[in-house]
Amino acid sequence: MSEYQLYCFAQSGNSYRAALMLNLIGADWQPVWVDFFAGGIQRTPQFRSDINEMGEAPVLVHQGKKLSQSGVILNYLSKLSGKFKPQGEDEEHEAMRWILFDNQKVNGYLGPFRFLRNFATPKGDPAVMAFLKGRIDGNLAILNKRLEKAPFLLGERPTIADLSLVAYLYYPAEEFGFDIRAQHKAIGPWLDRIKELPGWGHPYDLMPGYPLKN
Ligand SMILES: N[C@@H](CCC(=O)N[C@@H](CS)C(=O)NCC(=O)O)C(=O)O
Repeated sequence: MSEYQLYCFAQSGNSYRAALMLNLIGADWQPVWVDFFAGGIQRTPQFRSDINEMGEAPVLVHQGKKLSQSGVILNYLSKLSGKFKPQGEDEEHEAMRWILFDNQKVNGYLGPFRFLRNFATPKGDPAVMAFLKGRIDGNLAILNKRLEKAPFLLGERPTIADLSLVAYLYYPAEEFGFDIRAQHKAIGPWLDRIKELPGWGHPYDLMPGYPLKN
């Protein structure tokens, strides 16, 4: 058995943060597929009692610990590996600031938008989609502005803040119905810089369950 197990599924950008980090630090890990769509396994009482009371993926299992919330997982792995780790208290706070902003305002809107557009039945109500799209545009512009200043969010080197913010941004543009790289010019080159890191993999390759079998 591998040192780490990650409960995840290919369509989950939230899980991708953890899968990408594990791959980039060269961890010995294996995915455990969460049958999210057809099975709704994350909503079962058993998943909630045995795996994660919050009913969410990702969950990282390591040395008898079960960790959820991708921001916590990123922080845990950066401390253990020493990689992508913010240096010093100010950088730690700065990384946490971007991770919280990401969870709530960037991928926190992009994830549900993509879900409602591609996977939900019925599809998202147009008024809801328009609301989410407005928020996404505004918050990606904030990310873009930050990335105009430096190659990575905290400066010259990539940290867990970058690995959080990329969560949904490598999925195909067709799944969003708009081209993030074309609209936000600093985001594409930043995604390419992260893509060049040894161990990078696409979410559909790193995690199981793609393509979806319906
Ligand atoms: N803030 C959490 C978000 C996790 C999350 O929402 N995961 C989704 C999958 S992408 C989930 O499991 N949702 C539960 C559900 O919709 O039943 C994180 O970063 O880990």
